[in-house]
Amino acid sequence: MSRLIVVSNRVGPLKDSGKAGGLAVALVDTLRQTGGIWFGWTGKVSEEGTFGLLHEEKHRKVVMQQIDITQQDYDEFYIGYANRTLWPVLHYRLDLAEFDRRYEEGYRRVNERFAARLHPSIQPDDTIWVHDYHFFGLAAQLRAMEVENPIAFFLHIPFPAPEILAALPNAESLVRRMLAYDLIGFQTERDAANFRRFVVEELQGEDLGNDRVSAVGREVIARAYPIGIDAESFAQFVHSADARRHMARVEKLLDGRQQIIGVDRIDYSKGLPERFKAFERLLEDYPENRGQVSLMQVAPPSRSEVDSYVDIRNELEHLTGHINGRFADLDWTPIRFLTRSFNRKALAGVYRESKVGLVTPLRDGMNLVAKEYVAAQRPEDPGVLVLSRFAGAAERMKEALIVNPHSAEEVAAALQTALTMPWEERRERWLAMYERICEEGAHEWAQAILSDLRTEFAAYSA
Ligand code: GDG
Repeated sequence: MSRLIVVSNRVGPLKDSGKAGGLAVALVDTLRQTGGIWFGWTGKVSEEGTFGLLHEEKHRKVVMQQIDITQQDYDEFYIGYANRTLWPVLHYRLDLAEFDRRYEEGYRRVNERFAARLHPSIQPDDTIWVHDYHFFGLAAQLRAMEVENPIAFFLHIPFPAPEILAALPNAESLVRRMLAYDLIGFQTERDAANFRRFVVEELQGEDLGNDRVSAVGREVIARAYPIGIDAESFAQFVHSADARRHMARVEKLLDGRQQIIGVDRIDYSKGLPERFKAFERLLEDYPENRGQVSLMQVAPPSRSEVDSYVDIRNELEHLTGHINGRFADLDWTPIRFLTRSFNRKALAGVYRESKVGLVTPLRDGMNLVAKEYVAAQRPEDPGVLVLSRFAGAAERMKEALIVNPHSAEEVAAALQTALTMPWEERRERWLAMYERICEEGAHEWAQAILSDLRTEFAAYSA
């Protein structure tokens, strides 16, 4: 098997410290099988930036290579184009998107510099796999440097309908550059179909069937590869000391009452204000839950340099105060809003002690929290997942209670159904989802993409 090079904005960790997310573990395992390089940004800013030192760390057959970026790159490429322009547009939020030519130029510049720094490490037989919206243009830059290796891309976030993406200045040029990849993976069938439709409608391309499109003299596969988690390992977390300690604390806190759990980075795509309002609606419409059911929202802050992220946090603090002020009692607080992070084992314990998992993004590529919640349940007494129809996860988790997150009434009614669901139904729904997430794990996901890329490339170069 040929050596693998993975490129993503942030890298590693190479050693499983227990803190690594499922994605990092799956990628390191895949890299270990073939040997290879994981290339990305250090997360640091320096004056030399992409021209500076290549930081290298080796662990077994895997080399981690990272470079800095400059302050200007950070402002224009990372905070600017990636997080102020692409993230909102790809999550259907044109109202929050900022279009600035300097951001776009910064994005091109950093993609070009990353390609130039990676180029000397590429050997003729390597397979290259690039991740996410920071690097739409990387393959095009590598092709310009005469790299002919097979290159795959995976988009972790949604690919919107062409009607939305067309609002992005120079969207055609961005998608045209994406055609330099050989295979483009998406979270859902819908995202892949949106991409193919963009190529046909906006680039006058051709739909060749079997998930293939062609345009501007290139042919690519654009196919859905829904990302998974290592469900068995996550399920094992609940037996760890950390999980057990947290379970005991939650159990003591609840004292026989029930808890709904939400876990999300603070991000406007996650539908958090709508979620808090739906919980308020539950207390209004089904008053028997007052004093009996609480919402715990774990919400690590992210991207606080971007105004819309500060705004959403302020709004959530305000809503928490309002709802708690309205309904709290001496011995019961309706919402616990924790703007901090927990390690993954502790999270597993908190999921397990929660009767309902509430995952209500307005748009989400996949949403791994939905899968982790299911993995952490007690087989003999599982909780219920309430899941937004706009999370990619909803495409393959039909046994959840699927809701429209914009409708407070609908979410409140689903919460009430979840809280009162009979054991047989809970167990049946949970088992169907658990078996599927075990089959469709993180390793299977990585293998499917790489094996399609290699098969395709072998056929193409034969
Ligand atoms: C993007 C896409 C797609 C959460 N709180 C803590 C913590 N987490 C972990 C969760 C989960 C991960 O972070 C979040 O993953 P999500 O999938 O829910 O969302 P994004 O961060 O937006 O990820 C998404 C994903 O990429 C993968 O392709 O599913 O759609 O937006 O694993 O458990 N981890 C720790 N402490 C916390 O407090 N350690």
